[in-house]
Amino acid sequence: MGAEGIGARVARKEDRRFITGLGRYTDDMTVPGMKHAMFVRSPHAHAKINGIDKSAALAVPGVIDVLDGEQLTEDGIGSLICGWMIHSKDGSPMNMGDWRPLATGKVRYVGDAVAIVVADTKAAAREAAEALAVDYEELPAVTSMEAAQADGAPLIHDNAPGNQIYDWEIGDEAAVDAALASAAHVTSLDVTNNRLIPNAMEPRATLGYYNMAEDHYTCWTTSQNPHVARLVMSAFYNVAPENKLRVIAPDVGGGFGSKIYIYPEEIVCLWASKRTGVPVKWVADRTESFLTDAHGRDHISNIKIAFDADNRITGMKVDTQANLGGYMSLFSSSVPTYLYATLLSGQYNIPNIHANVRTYYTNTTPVDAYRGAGRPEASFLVERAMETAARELGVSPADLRRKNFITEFPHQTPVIMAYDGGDFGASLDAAMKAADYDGFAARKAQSEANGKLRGIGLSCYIEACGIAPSKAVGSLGAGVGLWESAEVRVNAVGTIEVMTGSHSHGQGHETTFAQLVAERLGVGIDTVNIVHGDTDKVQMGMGTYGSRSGAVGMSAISQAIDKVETKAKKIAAHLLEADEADIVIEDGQLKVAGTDKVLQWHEMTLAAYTAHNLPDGIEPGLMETAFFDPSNFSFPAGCHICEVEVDPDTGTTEITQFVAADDFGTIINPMIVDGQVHGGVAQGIGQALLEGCAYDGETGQLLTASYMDYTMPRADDLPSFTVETTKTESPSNPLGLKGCGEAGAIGSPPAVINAITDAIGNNNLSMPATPQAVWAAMKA
Ligand code: MCN
Repeated sequence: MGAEGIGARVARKEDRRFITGLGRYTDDMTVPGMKHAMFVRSPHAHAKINGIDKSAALAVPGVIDVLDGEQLTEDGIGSLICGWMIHSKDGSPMNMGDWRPLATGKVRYVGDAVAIVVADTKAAAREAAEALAVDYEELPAVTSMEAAQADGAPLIHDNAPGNQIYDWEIGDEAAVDAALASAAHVTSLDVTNNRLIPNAMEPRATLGYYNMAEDHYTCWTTSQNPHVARLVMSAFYNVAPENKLRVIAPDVGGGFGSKIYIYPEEIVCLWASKRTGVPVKWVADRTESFLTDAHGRDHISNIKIAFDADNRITGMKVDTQANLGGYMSLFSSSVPTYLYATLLSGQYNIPNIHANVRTYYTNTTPVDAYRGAGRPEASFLVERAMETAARELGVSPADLRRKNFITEFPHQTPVIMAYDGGDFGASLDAAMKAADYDGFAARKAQSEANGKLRGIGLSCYIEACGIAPSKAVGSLGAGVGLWESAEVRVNAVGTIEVMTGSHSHGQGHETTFAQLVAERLGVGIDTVNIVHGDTDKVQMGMGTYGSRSGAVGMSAISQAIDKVETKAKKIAAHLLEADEADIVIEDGQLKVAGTDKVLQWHEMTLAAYTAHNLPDGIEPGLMETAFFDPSNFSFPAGCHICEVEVDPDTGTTEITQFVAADDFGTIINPMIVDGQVHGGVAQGIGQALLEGCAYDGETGQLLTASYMDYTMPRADDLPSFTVETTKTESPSNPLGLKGCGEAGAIGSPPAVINAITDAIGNNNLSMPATPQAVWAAMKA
């Protein structure tokens, strides 16, 4: 490892601009003549639109135009799509309801966009939006899955009888039923995975600019995947042809999944710009974000695990209902199916698993992938059930897990995933040691002496990052390929620009990606520029989600560097009159091994561009491209241990220690990885203790639409985390790397709830475990 190469704890290059306030976000962008937009949103959860009277809104001074869904339809703008086809177990395709970017005929959740107002100022746009007279005829609404399925429930989409989207299954049900029937013990647990609201620091924003002179569109937007946005907006929404649309996602202040999707606002602002002849900017306010950013989770499940007399698992049966909200968001269908049920084997050797997943429309905000996307739901279910089983069987939770761990790889689970490596015992050991697990009994006695209840909880999670290969995901219904691209441009003076299809919105790519180049080409990280987030600058890419940028994005860079290296060695060998095989690249030099013959890196790069003395058949220049499609997912895994003290009088939980021991394979930058784990664990603890999205069951109003009502975790809610890592390299990418961006949010919630239920001696506790919920569970 060089001082700045792989494994170095280098400070983030990008933080200089962020902490000095010099970041450039979508709302910082301006174009001459730019105007401001407000969306008129449905105040009702479910209503017919009988008409829209624009006269009062158009009369507000400064208003340029008020556009509605009828006009959008006239101009041929398409409906929003869900890009992953799921078939029900009877073979029928999922019931995808029509989602117009501006609603026509009907609105289906509070916040559904009905019209856009474009005005000189934001204030004028707001005033006009309030003046727009929409004639709604309110319809009864359903907000829960129970209500959605009830006899006579209002139908949200005509093509989804019973409000059901699909009824999907995976695994061998008969084999699982046989295992349950012959089991020595069956643990059965009902689990709710609470709905979450993402809350990225920067609200969503977009600036749509149609340049009439060039017949060209530019969209600045808060996106995690600008190329996918361009593709979807041109191929499906008919906004503009791909070659005439530039999408730029500049600095983006966090996404956590919520900025993967192409929302109505991007489409409508681009269209409105052409229609009105002015550039149109929209920036969400915080309550608008609560109402319209795709929510996460919202599952209700039952799990049954069958054990033999030796406490080995013989089968697992899962029944899950998932709430997808008023419309099917872009990847919503894949979250409760292929991103969830395929991880139900956890870290365990389970001969047979069956899962049945039914999804429903409700009159609520659409639900889609949110940090972890399906994997937190799977690990919460499995790890709550394993802890419950240990309590029922009267054995140590660690021993029960260890007995059932998969220890041989590759391991084919009964639910598609083939784990390619790992050492689950190592992370369990590391976590138990760091948590001083053996000292727990003494700490518990001390707490008791102080009138407090102490508990400890484990969670041994596994997750799958860097969804792949494209061929496999395509066969499962994905509408896109999940490779990544890179172009490594070595300039004549030796500096390097890397165009990557990944998008950094807090993950530190400008640093870690440069560290990879530094490691491989022996240059300093300040010599390397990472370019991302602009479809005019970067070749087609697939963006950032599913903790794929390390495993997939960096692997593409690595492959492009392979090609650069090969050519650089050819040029150096020619100039040094040596054999290509003898050239080594290190410390900014190309050396002939075993001799003192040396060429400086910049001498070689200049030679590549002057092209005065290149070997025969070698093209001038030094610039290479690669597309990388991994052979498998990468499988980060680990053990999280949470220890809590509960106040029996108030139900207040204090996390006294939290240990995360994770296997991320090769680590590029330990400081960035620690930060990713800290952020993920904080989000997981937020889900476990604080965050709960609530709707009024009658009216469908979002009750938690501000920070007054929705509790995000703050520093004083959290302990200092202990982060450990173990290492087994991933064989599925050239770097041996496994993703780290979501692990914290996946592993931590079950550890927290397992700890609290251990402390209070009642296993029946839902998230968020607020003091009131814990107190009620203690009294139950
Ligand atoms: N890394 C490393 N060594 C490893 C694995 C990763 O040094 N073994 C580095 C990578 O080079 C990268 C960072 O860690 O700089 C995260 O890499 P990776 O796990 O590949 O995740 P992505 O970069 O693809 O980021 C996506 C992931 C997801 S899916 C969510 S959700 C999430 C997360 O990242 N959203 C975030 N972390 C976030 N962090 C911030 N600040 N903001 C978000 O919106």
